[in-house]
Amino acid sequence: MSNATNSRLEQLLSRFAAGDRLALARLITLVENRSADVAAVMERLYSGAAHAHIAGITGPPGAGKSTLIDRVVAKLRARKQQVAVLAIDPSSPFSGGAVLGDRVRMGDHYNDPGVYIRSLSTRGSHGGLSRAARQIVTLLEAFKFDVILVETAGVGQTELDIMDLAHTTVVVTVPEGGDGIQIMKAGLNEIADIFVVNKADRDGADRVKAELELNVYLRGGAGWRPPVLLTQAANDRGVEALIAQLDRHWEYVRTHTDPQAERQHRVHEFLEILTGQIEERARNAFGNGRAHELLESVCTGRLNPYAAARLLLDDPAAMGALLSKTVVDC
Ligand SMILES: Nc1nc2c(ncn2[C@@H]2O[C@H](COP(=O)(O)OP(=O)(O)OP(=O)(O)O)[C@@H](O)[C@H]2O)c(=O)[nH]1
Ligand SMILES: [Mg+2]
Repeated sequence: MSNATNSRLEQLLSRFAAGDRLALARLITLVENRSADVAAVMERLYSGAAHAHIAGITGPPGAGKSTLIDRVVAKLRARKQQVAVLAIDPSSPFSGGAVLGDRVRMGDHYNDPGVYIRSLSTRGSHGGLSRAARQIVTLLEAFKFDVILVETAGVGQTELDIMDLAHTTVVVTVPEGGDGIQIMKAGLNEIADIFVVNKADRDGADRVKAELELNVYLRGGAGWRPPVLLTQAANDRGVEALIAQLDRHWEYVRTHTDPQAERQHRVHEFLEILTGQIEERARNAFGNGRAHELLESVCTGRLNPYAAARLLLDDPAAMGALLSKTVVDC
């Protein structure tokens, strides 16, 4: 890192520490752009003892997650809590684009200094999305928000990965369209701490609620039992009960620490950070040397990628060069 970059970053970090939202936004942009400075920023701001309650809100597109979050935010603000919302991939062509759609739905909160709303687009992010989400949440924690709400739409592996960063996972479904079954197929029921059947003004809400309750019952086991709530986000109904369960689960998480699970979590986090940084460095270092040769051999089909990876991993000098922090010109 050059001296100029260094001092720019220092300035940004001190503005961030002083509570400057523009600095927060700039740091989030660094994460989105996968800047080479991200690791240094994270190292400075990471705190194992962050105090924010991170709640993930997931479920099929259009279930009413944003509307529900909007209502939840209003109630948390009434309690004077500082709230951040990170909406991931609302970039689907159906919702007409993240920022616009969510700006309309969460319009009231955009001018509230106690609320920060940010969208993270999945476009072009490939597998890096859950990493980026984790880093942005770290930034939001360091910025001292009390509650961080992370919204993802969909029922795939990415949603499962992202929800892994939340203390509390809320799975939102709706009465129609066999959504309850879709959720179980996707395995979302296994990560749910709270189920919400939204659009309860429509027919069939009680049936979906009963299905989900049966699922929770059949799973049995000790510990936390996910409650199933009926809400009508659009009519602001059932939201107080959701807040009460969010509070109850957060209390549960803080009072039921499991050293083994905590250890596993830290191992997982460390490996994710380490492999992420190895990948970043490797990408930057493929410009020359042995790594470059091997890459070319893979590209021309002379070596298969497994053979090339083995040759590289077994060559300490080449690995050293690959992982060294000094980035060579590509
Ligand atoms: N009937 C009814 N409609 C609702 C309710 N809650 C939300 N909606 C409507 O459902 C539509 C989708 O709501 P959103 O909040 O954008 O849903 P979402 O799950 O965030 O959607 P994506 O982010 O695109 O996945 C909107 O037109 C809402 O007004 C409800 O309780 N009842
Ligand atoms: Mg939404």
